[in-house]
Amino acid sequence: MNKDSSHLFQPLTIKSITLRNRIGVSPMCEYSSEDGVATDWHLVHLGSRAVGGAGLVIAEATAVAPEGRISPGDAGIWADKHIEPISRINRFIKAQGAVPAIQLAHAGRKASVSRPWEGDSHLADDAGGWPVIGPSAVAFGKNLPKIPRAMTAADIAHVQGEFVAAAKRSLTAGVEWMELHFAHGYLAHEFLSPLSNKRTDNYGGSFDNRIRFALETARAVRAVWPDNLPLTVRISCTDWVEGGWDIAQSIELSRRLKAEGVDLMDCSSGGNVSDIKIPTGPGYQVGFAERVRREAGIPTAAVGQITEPTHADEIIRNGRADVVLLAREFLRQPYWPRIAARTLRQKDSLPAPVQYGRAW
Ligand code: 531
Repeated sequence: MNKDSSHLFQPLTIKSITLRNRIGVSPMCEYSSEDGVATDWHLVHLGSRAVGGAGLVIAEATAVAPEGRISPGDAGIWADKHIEPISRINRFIKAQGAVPAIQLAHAGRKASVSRPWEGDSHLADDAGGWPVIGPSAVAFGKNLPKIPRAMTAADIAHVQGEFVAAAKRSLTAGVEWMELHFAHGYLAHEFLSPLSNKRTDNYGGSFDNRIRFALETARAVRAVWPDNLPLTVRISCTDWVEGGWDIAQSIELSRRLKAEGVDLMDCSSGGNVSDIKIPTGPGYQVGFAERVRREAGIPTAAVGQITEPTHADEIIRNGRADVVLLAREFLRQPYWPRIAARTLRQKDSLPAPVQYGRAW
C-alpha cells in the first residue's frame, strides 16, 4: 500500500532533480538523425511533449559508438559535434518545465539494420551496414541473421569507455537524468541472457559473470555522472522464454545495480528472442515494475501499453511504480498529461504555457 498517498500529478524528487509529475516520455527511436546528429524533427518531437506536460522527456536510444546504432538514422553521442543540437533541445525542454533525459545505447548484434520503413532487416556490410559485435558469435536470427563477432576483453573495456565518454558529453549537453539501455536484446541484454551469452570467460556462464558487463558499465558511468543527478537503467525483466533471462534474475540485478548507485529501474521486457508469443495487454509489464520495486527496494518506472489516465494514476497510487512511461500513446496525444490532468480533476497541478493559458 501507498503510505505517502502518491498520485500521478504529485512531484517526484530523486537526488537534486524534481519531476513535476510522474509522467515520462518513453525513449522512442525516430531514425531521423544525420550521422547521429539530432535534427529539427527531434526538437519538435521531444519539445512538443514537454509542452504537453510530461515531467520527464527521455531522448531515444542514443548510440555511444557508430557501430552501436540500430540503423544509419539512429541518434548518436560518440562525438563532440552531437552535443550542441542536443543542448538546444534540452534548453527548450527545461524551459517548458520538464526534465531532459537521454538513453545511452549500444545495439550489439541487433545493430546495422535498415530503418523500419525501409525493411527493418540487417544491412549487408556493402549496402550501408557494418559488422556487428556481441558477447558470443550467436545470431539473433530471422530478419537479423548477422553473426556477431564475439567481443574480446579489450572490446568490452573499449565499449565501456564509450559509455563513459557519452555520459560526459550528455552532461555537457544539459542532460539531467541518465538512462542506460540494458534491455530489448541490445548489447548489455545480450550479456545478461544465457540465450545470447555463451562465453566461457568471466563475462559468461554464471549469473555473476553474465551481469558483469552491466554492473561494470553502470559503475563506470556512475563514477563520472554527478552524484546529485539520477542514474537509471532500463532492463528487459524477462526473455519470455524458459531458460532465458527472467524476473528473479532481474530483481537480483536491480539489487546489485542499486548498490552501484543506480537510482531507478525502468522495467520493460523482451527483445532478445525472435518468433515468440508475448502475452501483451494494457499494463502487461507493470507487474515487473511492482516486483522490482518491492523486492529490490528501488524506485521503478512502468512502461508498456499504459494509455488511460485512471490506469496510470492507479499504478502510482498503489505503489506499483514511481513513474509511468508512455510511448505510443504520446505519439497519438502529445498533450496526454494535460488531458489526463482534466480527467483526474488535477487541472491546477499542470498550468498551461502562458502562450496557451487563455484556452485552459
Ligand atoms: C520495440 C521493442 C520493445 C520491446 C522489446 C523489443 C523491441 N522497440 C525497441 C527500441 C527500438 C525499436 C523497437 C529500442 O529499445 C531501442
